[in-house]
Amino acid sequence: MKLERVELLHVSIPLITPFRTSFGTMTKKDTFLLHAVTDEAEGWAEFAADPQPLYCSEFVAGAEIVIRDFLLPRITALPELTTATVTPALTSVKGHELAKAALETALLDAELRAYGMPLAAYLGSIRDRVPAGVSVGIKNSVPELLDDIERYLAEGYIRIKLKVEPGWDVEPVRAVRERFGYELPLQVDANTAYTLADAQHLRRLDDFGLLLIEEPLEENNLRAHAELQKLLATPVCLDESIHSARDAASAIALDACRVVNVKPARVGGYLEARRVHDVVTAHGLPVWCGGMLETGIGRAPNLALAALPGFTLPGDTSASNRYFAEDITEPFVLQDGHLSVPSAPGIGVDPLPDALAHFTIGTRELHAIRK
Ligand code: SMG
Ligand code: MG
Repeated sequence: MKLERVELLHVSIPLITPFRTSFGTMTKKDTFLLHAVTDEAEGWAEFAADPQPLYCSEFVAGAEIVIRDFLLPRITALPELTTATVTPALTSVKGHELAKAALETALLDAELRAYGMPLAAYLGSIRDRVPAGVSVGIKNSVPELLDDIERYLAEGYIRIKLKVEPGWDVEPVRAVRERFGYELPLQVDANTAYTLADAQHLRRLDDFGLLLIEEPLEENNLRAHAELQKLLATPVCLDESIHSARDAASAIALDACRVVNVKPARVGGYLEARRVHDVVTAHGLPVWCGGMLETGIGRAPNLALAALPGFTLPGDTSASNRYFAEDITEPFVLQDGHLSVPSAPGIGVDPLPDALAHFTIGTRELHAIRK
């Protein structure tokens, strides 16, 4: 495969409702797509992080520079361009997993399209649909939260995740249990909002039969998560702290988590995400697929991954209309609480030209070979 050009499309898509977490409120999905054109096929990918480095250290403007100045030059120097050669060529650049994931995924998409192979088949996925959970942001009041959850359950979502922070944790969880019962699969995500000093408070969540508590403490602090896990009956799940399969192995060895949220972008792409799945599954622990409020371009490959056998818990892979009135691709629609895994080659979806034109606020040519 020969790389002819890589185009960056900066897109901005309004969210149907603001999404509030312990670190801020999102009102739009503002990121970029990568469009890789090779002599054999074209590929697409979405950068998963936000304009500000609040969920993780990477951010939209920084990732553009990293890809343009440090990652792409290493790819274009390769004598043979395949996904197998791309990933090792990027390892000398430290960190920047989300930027690497965007580039690797665009090239993997092109390569798989050239082979006519769907990403799900390439990864070894075994299902043609995956159960959908929904991540519910922090609300102004408990009644507002309960109304939202009622609507999501009526739509068919089969697992609810509540975003929590100090001051919005035990009471909303109790209210959800009282209203919807203990059978509802329920979990919480703190996005690093607590410290070990909150352990006794977090223990109160043990009364509510949660599936897991996600990233309660600061990012990368495996020791503190292990200390917390000793005090909690609720399984700790790590998200922000897991950047690789090696991190997952360390976290499990330390008993810093008993569940792992796999976000392909956070671990550098789908190949490493598959390895995270393999390591965690080999330890007999469950994994599930996280989300970054992706457009259809990012959602499609996540669904392919979530169809691997070890993904035994529902993910945050919700339908397109949970986020957007209009998506950049054909929307993913909830059917009986599930989303279909794309079956066309590569990531299996393309941007719709009109929607892409409508939501694109800038384009940059990152690399073009003059012929
Ligand atoms: O894609 O539905 C989604 C969002 C799921 O809660 C979600 N993601 O920490 O897991 C997480 C967050 C990160 C994004 S918050 C802006
Ligand atoms: Mg999370």
